[in-house]
Amino acid sequence: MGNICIIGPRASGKTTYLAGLCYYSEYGGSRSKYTVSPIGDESRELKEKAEDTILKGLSFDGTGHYIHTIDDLNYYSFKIEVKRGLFQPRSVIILNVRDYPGEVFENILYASAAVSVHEEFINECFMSDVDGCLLLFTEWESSKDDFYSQLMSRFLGIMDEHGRLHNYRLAVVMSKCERGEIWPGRIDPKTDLFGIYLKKTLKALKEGVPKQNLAFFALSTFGVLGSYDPRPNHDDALGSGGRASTLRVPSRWKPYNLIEPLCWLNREGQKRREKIRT
Ligand SMILES: Nc1nc2c(ncn2[C@@H]2O[C@H](COP(=O)(O)OP(=O)(O)OP(=O)(O)O)[C@@H](O)[C@H]2O)c(=O)[nH]1
Ligand SMILES: [Mg+2]
Repeated sequence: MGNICIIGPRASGKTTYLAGLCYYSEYGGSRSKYTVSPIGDESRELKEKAEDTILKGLSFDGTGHYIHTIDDLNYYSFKIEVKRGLFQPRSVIILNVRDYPGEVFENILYASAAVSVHEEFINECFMSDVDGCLLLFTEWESSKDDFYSQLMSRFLGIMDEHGRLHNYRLAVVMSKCERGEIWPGRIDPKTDLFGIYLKKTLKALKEGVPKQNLAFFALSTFGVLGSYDPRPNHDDALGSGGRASTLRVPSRWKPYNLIEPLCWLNREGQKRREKIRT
């Protein structure tokens, strides 16, 4: 895979997702088996950060509120080897990704190109070697639908300005899907999560992005307590209105669906690169 961007509003779980991906380096779940090998010191340190934070029942601080340039942000590289079925070939994904703060994404509605961090973020998102992005949403309450749909309309406008409207993949994700109200919707998130709670956002995306470049997923870095125990493995942090939570039982930590959106982005990205070569 070329580069992908991981973006989304504040507190949508981006940093925790990357840490979970790195900590869960050997995963033998029912859907796909995978191994994650960090490349470089920054990526190796992320595994320790996951141990010191998630496993200790703590939560990451919001990313870089006071950055001056995107070079101030952590940049991670991982080699991910995925084995799906017994007879399926193994695929290797090289994931290069910067941990952006949610502010830079939310600010696309307000910021002017004169703000350099904003400009750097947009330029990096749509560079020609970026196949697409993993877009994490977290708030499913319908009151958020107006804001998310405006954000997406603006994002699609910027995609178009950069000539990427027809050659950029969007893996649209509902994060923290272990939450009881939305856990049943994880099976078909397009219909049962976006189609019910975030109708305008879904409409903006469906109208703006070619069908083959758009897919919907649900994932949870924390997961549920067990295969036969669907209680969410999280505790809400007091006073955060459900935005901040911590892992409830570290010994039963099992993320859900972390790798699937990456596999889809990788598959589609490969097709694009083959097309460019021929
Ligand atoms: N319930 C639940 N909470 C989660 C999950 N993943 C992350 N969180 C919590 O959500 C809050 C925000 O997570 P972050 O990873 O800091 O979110 P972020 O998108 O990086 O936020 P910014 O850096 O501010 O943009 C933290 O309290 C996390 O512990 C999850 O899978 N389930
Ligand atoms: Mg963050």
